[in-house]
Amino acid sequence: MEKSLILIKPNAVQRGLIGEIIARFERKALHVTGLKMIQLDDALLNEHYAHLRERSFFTILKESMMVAPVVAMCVEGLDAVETVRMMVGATNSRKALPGTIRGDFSMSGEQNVIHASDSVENALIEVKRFFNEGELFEYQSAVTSFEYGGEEKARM
Ligand code: IDP
Ligand code: MG
Repeated sequence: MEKSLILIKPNAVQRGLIGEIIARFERKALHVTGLKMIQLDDALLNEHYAHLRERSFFTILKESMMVAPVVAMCVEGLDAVETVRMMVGATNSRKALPGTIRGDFSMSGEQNVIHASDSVENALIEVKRFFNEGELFEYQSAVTSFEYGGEEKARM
């Protein structure tokens, strides 16, 4: 099943939003298959935000990601990557639609509460970056039949 990597950022941990954010993915019927709190470091962030290394805010962004732990989460579902990105909303939270996580919980383009993988290809890399094999769990969902239709289950 398709996996996406989510980070609940330090600003959301500080603001007490961990539970609210996890609850949204559970309610959506995405399955949580990995969950842990970790302290990020500079080396990991250089890798994770490599696409932004030339940007003026790169150092400030990395520092903001180390001021407190993050909650790393792997969720699974049909088309999970695209679905999660829609739930997260635009990078600049002021432009993110109401109903999205950034749209509902943030006013910032930088302190925007959550990271989510932006493509299936990157999700594969990011899940491996943040979770060791033994930290991900494959378990039978008791309610999949009530969450997906027959044709959808055939795609899973
Ligand atoms: P994304 O998180 O929506 O995928 P990216 O472009 O990958 O957006 O940027 C990663 C993170 O860098 C953003 O979530 C945000 O925290 C920060 N960021 C992106 N653009 C800006 C900016 O223009 N100013 C400050 N921080 C930014
Ligand atoms: Mg991104």
